[in-house]
Amino acid sequence: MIKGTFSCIDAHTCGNPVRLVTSGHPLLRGETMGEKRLHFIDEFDWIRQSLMFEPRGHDMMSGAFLYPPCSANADAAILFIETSGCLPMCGHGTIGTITAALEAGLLTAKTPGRLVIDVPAGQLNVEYQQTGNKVDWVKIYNIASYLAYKDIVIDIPELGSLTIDIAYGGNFYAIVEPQKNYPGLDKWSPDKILKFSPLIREIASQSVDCKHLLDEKVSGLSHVLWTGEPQHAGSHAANAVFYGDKAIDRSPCGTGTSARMAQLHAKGLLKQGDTFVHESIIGSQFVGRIESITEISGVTAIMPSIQGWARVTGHNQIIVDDADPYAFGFQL
Ligand code: PYC
Repeated sequence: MIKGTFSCIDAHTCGNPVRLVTSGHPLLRGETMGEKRLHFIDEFDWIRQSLMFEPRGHDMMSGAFLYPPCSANADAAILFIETSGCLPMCGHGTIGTITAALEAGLLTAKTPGRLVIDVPAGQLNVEYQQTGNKVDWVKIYNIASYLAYKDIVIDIPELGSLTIDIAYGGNFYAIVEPQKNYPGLDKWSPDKILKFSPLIREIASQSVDCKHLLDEKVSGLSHVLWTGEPQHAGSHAANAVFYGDKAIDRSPCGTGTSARMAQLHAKGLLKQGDTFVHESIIGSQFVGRIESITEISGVTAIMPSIQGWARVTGHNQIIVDDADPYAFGFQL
């Protein structure tokens, strides 16, 4: 029996995939995208698994559904899906979703060049530039981002001791900077990122409790961000973000860049108004900026923006037929 048919626009943001699902949306309960996300996770996770996992997706697959806005001032709402679950916020996912939706005529801004988008982590102001039908770039004004823990020492089997910081930029990130047992990204292979990141996430999670300062339902250390020297003109720093079980972000990672700017701000290395060009493992770049400074629950936080671009790669109609033994996907 056919369980679902989903029309999708496939795109990538600076190299990382975004599958925008344009039909087959489940009806979700809740007043906010946070509540709708929980309903989706409870009842409709099979859709995410079918569309993200092999054989219809792959380790890096990431996507989104566009929903009507939850707030009176918003133009639309986004629910993020990816191999690891439903992220509260995804920067590359937002840039890809806005680009694909505008180009397909699925989204119309009340004020051209500006959008307000509800996401599970809160609300985003967005700016974009469109030339003809093509969206040149999208800039997201992300939610408040902050350094949650600093100088956590963990012992990683076969690697040794590492000192890491943990910052929030829409998701919680363990940030690993060059040090005795980590020479930096240019001297570190993707295999090592895939081998050590799950251990860092697991061991760091035993030492600290990552809960959002205002909403304890937003919790858990989910991502590991490895830093390094930039390799490309114009970049201030390089990074590789590990997520899910086996994914390394091909984009510079929007929530990761926000978390990294919050960490650098807390350490006095970036200030309000500074621009921070962050490059990914494939050399693609996001332009980050510290727009303003705020405080949440007595903790200094930054209000970051992230600018990047996306390109549509194809249109796809995906069928989920439960007669297929791999209808709901698999992961190795
Ligand atoms: O861009 O925020 C991001 C992101 C999260 C996971 C992969 N990309």
